[in-house]
Amino acid sequence: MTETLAIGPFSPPEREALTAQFGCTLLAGPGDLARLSEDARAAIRAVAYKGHHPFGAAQMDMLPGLGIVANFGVGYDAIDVAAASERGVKVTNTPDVLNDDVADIAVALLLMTGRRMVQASDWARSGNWAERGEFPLNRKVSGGKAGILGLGRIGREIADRLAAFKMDIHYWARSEKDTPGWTYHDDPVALAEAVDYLIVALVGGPDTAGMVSRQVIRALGPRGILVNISRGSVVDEEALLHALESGVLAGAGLDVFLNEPKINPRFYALDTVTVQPHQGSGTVETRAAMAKLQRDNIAAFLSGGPLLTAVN
Ligand code: 8YV
Repeated sequence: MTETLAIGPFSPPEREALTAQFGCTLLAGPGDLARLSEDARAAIRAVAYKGHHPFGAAQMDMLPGLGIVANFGVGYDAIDVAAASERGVKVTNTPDVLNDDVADIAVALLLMTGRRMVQASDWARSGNWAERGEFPLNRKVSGGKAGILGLGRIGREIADRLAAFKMDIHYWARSEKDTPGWTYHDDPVALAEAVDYLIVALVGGPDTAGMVSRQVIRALGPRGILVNISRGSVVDEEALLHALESGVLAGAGLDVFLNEPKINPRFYALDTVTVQPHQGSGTVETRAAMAKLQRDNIAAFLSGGPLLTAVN
């Protein structure tokens, strides 16, 4: 009986690799666990997990022999790590291999929103350029003040890129880092007040829920642009929508939302918002590296070796 279970929306190459290496059983989501027989569930030692549906105590208790949940993604907020630790279950994630792609998308969202690139593209495609003339002037992004909320591995990659855009770098993190020339703020509101652009690179989960609050958004102000590549949960989305609709905030570039993929349709009505379908890590190269790291963690666990990227 198979000892590895793959749960989630894995792509065909990801599924093939998992099946070839572990002969695993595939489930579309955690809701399908109940479809397995009790014997099949009892045989499972490892879960390869992908997606953003919660995987917590109830699911773990359906798999009494479970030893590891290997997550496909650096963010593991879908997995109840405390429940896993209580049951002696290890959790792993896929850090670092996606830093470049996610940072690239953050910078692109900033430029697309500040320079109104989607609207400019429509201007050319629609014939307006030929019929009505030049696209209206927009705003200079290079040389501005950028605030990074969360200076972890991805936040640093974003800051390094924006420094190359001659930006003045400010940041908030739980503790001050050794970053000569960058300005530390011990409060997200103070950070937002100091900058024109706020780029959110926090980890998701209960500790950061709503950290981009109404106050933070107000402090960023009517010239401010918010970029979020982390999790929708870190932003007070209702406050963000209200600020965008009323001009309290200039714009937003968003790769992540509450209730993905069914995002609030009010975002689509806003000309000042650039929307991406949570594709920060979505390149062939990076997804292959994430998938390999997930499999390597499972292989290490099954052979009794040290885990590569353990979370607990
Ligand atoms: C997802 C992500 O893992 O790494 C993360 O935390 O959000 C993404 O890379 C990916 O969309 C698969 O669910």
